[in-house]
Amino acid sequence: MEKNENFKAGFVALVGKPNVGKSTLLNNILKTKLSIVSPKPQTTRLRIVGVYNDKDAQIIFLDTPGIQKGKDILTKTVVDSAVSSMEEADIITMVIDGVKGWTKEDDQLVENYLEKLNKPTILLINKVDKVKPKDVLLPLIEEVSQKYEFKEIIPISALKGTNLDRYIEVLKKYLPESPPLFPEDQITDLPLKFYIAEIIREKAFNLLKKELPYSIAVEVESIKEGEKNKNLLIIDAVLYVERENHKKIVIGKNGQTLKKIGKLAREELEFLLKKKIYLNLWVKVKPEWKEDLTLLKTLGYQY
Ligand code: GDP
Ligand code: MG
Ligand code: K
Repeated sequence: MEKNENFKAGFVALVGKPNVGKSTLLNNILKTKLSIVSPKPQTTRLRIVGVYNDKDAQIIFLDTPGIQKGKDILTKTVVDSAVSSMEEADIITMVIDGVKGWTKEDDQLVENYLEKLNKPTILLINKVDKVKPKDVLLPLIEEVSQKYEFKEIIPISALKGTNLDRYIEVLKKYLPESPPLFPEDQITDLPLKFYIAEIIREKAFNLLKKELPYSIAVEVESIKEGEKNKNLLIIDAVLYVERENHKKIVIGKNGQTLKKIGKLAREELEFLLKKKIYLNLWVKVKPEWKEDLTLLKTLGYQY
């Protein structure tokens, strides 16, 4: 690919509550297969979820796993990693759900993080395919522009692809001039294990957060290609819980809950990886896993 003379490259941290559409946005921007950069020493604290390349720019998207409250090592680790994503980023993108509007958690994100970091921040109002422009969108834009000095506020539909080209253009405007930070041949699909584990953990967390806040860890034990069908991935993963009664909750009546976690994770993985997925999930009890540093390392928390 012929590169533009004033090539730009940098990091963009995506922040926002669960279900506002961050994954859908990335899937749509990156279109083809998800690309994950194999971690380099200087990036192990960063959660790279995708790299966008075109002739003008390389945009490296960083994930910020849910900013949660808690004193155990895992929660602190996850929060640290979200904060370091934001600290390292050149640009922050905050995403809100246009149907739900601005919420208290969004205020907290602004007050606790964005105002302190003071970096160029773009607000995406997502799901505009579901809102009426005049009645909802315009008043919402009015409201959010009082909340924080966003550099730009862009209404988008991550699902339908509306205005995503505009978003990319805006990112290019605020990225620093720089050669690509990752040579294209360094961009690989590995290591997938941690990313897949995160997707499973996210689904479990969202389904169970009322009953079991914060106490699930996921380890992907193996990823194999189908012997005959290269388009098939067979994934074995374990969900760790702290107590026997938590195991019952995760499995659910007749295995319903675990099946649902598996189904949601499989659908997202099939979409992301453009492959057929067999996902085998087990639940194991491991008391005190959150204080077990060796296990945390195995699970990909690099501390
Ligand atoms: P995340 O938790 O922020 O990563 O959110 P997801 O990307 O998983 O999206 C949560 C839900 O919102 C999914 O059911 C998506 O299909 C849906 N969604 C995401 N973007 C849009 C959008 O632009 N329009 C509509 N109607 N639904 C969307
Ligand atoms: Mg997501
Ligand atoms: K997420």
